[in-house]
Amino acid sequence: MSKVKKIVVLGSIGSGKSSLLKKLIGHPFLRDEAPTMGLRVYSLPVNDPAIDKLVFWELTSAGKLDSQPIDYLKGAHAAIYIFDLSRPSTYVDLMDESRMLAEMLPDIKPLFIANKADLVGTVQTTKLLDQFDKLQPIPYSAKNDESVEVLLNHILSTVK
Ligand SMILES: Nc1nc2c(ncn2[C@@H]2O[C@H](COP(=O)(O)OP(=O)(O)O)[C@@H](O)[C@H]2O)c(=O)[nH]1
Ligand SMILES: [Mg+2]
Repeated sequence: MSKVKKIVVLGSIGSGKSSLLKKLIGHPFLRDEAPTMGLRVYSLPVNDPAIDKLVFWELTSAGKLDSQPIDYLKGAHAAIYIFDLSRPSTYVDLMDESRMLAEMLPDIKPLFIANKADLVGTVQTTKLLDQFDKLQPIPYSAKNDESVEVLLNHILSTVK
């Protein structure tokens, strides 16, 4: 089996996909990250007996799943769905999106990341995430969280 794993990264524009991925590959956070159009691929070598490299595919032109070219999802070993806790429009359809994702990628358990936790605070974050407890979203801040270790471990556990 290939030791290179493809991970598709989904979520509304501006939810922090690029910021989070850059952080994962070791780039500093930029306040005014320019939106990217098209496909952007990030590569992260990992130290794991079963995996040599994670290749993240960020499709940046649109956010919602129904507007994604289906080919983009082909061959994915994992999927990450990122939403922005400070913008309800990025998570109002989350349950529908998760159902659609399950149909498109039936063998994959997606990882949901609730980004920009720094903008809403812990109490509000907990309250918001309670409504999505089935999806077990992980609160995160690409801006403030120093460590990517926890996130990376979550990602690795969904890839295997
Ligand atoms: N406060 C805050 N801003 C963030 C965070 N993550 C991303 N941003 C900002 O949100 C904007 C959109 O981020 P970007 O990574 O381009 O989103 P993408 O369109 O999903 O790739 C940029 O101005 C980022 O600097 C975060 O955790 N906290
Ligand atoms: Mg982006």
